[in-house]
Amino acid sequence: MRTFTKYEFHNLLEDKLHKQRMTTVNEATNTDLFYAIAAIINDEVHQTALETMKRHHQNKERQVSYLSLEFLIGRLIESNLINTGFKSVCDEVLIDLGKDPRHVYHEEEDAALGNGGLGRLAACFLDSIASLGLAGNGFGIRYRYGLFEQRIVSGEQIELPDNWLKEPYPWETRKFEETVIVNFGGTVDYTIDEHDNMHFTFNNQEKVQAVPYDVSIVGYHNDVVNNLRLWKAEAFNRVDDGHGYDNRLNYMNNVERISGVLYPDDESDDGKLLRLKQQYFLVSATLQTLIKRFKSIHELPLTQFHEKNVIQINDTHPTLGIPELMRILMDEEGLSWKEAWYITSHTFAYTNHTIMQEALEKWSYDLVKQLNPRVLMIIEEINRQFCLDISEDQLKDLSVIDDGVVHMSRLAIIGSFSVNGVAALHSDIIKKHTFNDFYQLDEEKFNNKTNGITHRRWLLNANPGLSRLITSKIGDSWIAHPDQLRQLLDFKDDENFLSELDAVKVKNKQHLKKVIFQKTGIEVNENSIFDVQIKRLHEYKRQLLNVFHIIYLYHEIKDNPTMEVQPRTFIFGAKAAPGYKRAKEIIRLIHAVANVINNDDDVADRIKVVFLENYNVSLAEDIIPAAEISEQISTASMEASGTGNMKMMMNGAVTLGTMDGANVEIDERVGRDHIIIFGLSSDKVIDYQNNGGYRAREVYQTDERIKRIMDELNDDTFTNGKSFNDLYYHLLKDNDPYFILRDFDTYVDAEKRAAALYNDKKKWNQMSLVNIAESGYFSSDRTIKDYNEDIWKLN
Ligand code: OAK
Repeated sequence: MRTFTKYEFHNLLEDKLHKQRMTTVNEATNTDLFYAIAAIINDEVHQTALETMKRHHQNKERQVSYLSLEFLIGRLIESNLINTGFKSVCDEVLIDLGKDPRHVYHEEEDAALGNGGLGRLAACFLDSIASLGLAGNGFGIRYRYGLFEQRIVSGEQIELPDNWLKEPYPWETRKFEETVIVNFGGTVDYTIDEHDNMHFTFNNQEKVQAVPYDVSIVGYHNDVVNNLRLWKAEAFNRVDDGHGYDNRLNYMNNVERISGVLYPDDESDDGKLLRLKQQYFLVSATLQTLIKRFKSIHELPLTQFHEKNVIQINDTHPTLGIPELMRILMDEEGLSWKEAWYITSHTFAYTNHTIMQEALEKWSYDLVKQLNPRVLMIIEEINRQFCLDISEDQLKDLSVIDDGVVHMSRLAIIGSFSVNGVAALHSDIIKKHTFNDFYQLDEEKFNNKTNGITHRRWLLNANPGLSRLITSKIGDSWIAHPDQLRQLLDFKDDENFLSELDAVKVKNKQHLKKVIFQKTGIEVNENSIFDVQIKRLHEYKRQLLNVFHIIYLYHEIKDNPTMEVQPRTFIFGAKAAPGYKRAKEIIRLIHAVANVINNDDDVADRIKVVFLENYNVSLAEDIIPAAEISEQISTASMEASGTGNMKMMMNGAVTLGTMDGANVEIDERVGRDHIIIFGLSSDKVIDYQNNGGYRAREVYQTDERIKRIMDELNDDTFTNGKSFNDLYYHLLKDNDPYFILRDFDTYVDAEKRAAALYNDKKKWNQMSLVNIAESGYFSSDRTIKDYNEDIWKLN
């Protein structure tokens, strides 16, 4: 990659503005500048992308393909500027032009092709794979509409379509000449020849063009550019397709819907045919491409495909890749079942991201048949052969097809050579409980890969103040080697450093205060603790527990008006799946409670409740650097890992959380003095679950604080008219499945401890420092190195 002086960059910008935007530097709008800068970046990056590809081809490199139905990318301009090394020169040129660089960069629309944790993880992984110089590419879907835009109207969530492609997306290149065809539906007949080989004929299949759009993934200062290929579904327009005009329009509509919209359900499986079509569309298009590339690069027989390719599947969503690779190898390439199975089961590696039952994908047998009957035949045969080796009484728990249902996780485990969880605790639970039967059959297959986040986006770019401070003390090699952040531990007793650290946080809080005011009109107290819970809205993540504590605090102040309290600003950001009624009720409750508290002069400046609408990657980049308490309060055992916990830790927030997911490993690294832990253990939760739960009603009846809060849900304290009795009855009748009442007492205690610790500013800053210093482990660079060493084994 070249480097530019200010003068050179300015000239390039001028040139791009003329030629591509028909404007001048003096008249350019922020939009013009954004597109011109993107064009400059692309010129450099595309060149490097070609060189990277050529190098990989020449070296006949083994490569990983990361298959995911979701890539929650966010904006790319700043990370591309940082990774190419153009960021500071670009900032300077913009400032000279009288522009605020942030405003220019914020012209970019977030690419929200994902729901939450799983999709954002995929995006962090691509950044790390490229930054470590590994040969690895992503494959996903170019949804015309990404994750819905959330609006709050009268305190309730409304969803709007996310029209992110209304303006051209500057980072993509359409590669029509690399289109492949995916076949859906129809019926299949076969004949058997004299050598016992089967030959298939297909009737009435729907043919869909998968058109690739490539997005370059830039490595950090290493002249490596990898690729994210996003597939778009397009119809054929041919006269010989046997359709009349109406049918043809109908067909076109159906086809374009395949890449029409991202399913907004996070960790729930609603069993719709269109979703299954998206999955098959992604895997079929990708595998056809990988086979073609293998043939063109390597002079090797296809039986060595798995030596040059590993495919990591992001949860079970791309599991149909397993039967699809079998189909291609046998039906199109003429390999035997045995050969095809050996290759397939040595190519795929599966990552599990949840143990929540509602997220473990199960498709009806009939739906899979409707999707592609040949693929179903192959699944049946995989299962038949697998079941030959297991006992009768294991069938119920292990068979891929059971009771008219296809269990995707079982297919994924059987067809993969590696199965991993995403944090140590989660991987243990998988082995001990969720997939215990499979674990017993093949212990070696199971492993852990604790998640990580790219510190380049979440620290270097999102928090320039903190990054500068760190670099001023320990130099900048932490950027390439984040474990070096541990050198900061030397400054634990350095009062100067601690107050500089504090000053950075204050500045970031002032920025967030402005953002909050602009978005909500709420004036928050910048001296209050910024207490943050940002993540998808899910019962198991227990935003409701947080609200219960806020109501409790409110009661305390109302009852003792002169009481001394540490001022608090509770900040929420959360989208609920559009069909998830109870989650939407919790959003309504947060707003109702906020409305009462924020307008009560008795508590003014002491507690404020803020809900920031449309939480997304870019908003996270504003919130996280300002966070002081990181609320990670899921019911133990239910959060596979969490990654927001890592982002906030890296920015100096102290975790207040349960012993769940990666919190356990954060605790292990920072030590109990630098984290605030509460609540049931995962063993205890699982124990209760296996024995019919605990007695929620008893807690309600004996704990007056809880009774008072719950009763207010049922009357009109927080709303006039529309109470929250569904939540009230749910907690009692369904026996509080997420243990909110059970953990309330220790949660209140943990919040008290947090407030007391915050009161001692020096102590708090030390806690903050230790968290930053120990966060290097949670860089996705470490995670990807682990994947590579244990699973991918690339050069
Ligand atoms: C989404 C849909 C289906 C299954 C899982 C998910 C998902 O987002 N899971 C989340 O994955 C993250 C990345 O591994 C974890 O950090 C979260 O704990 C997990 O809930």
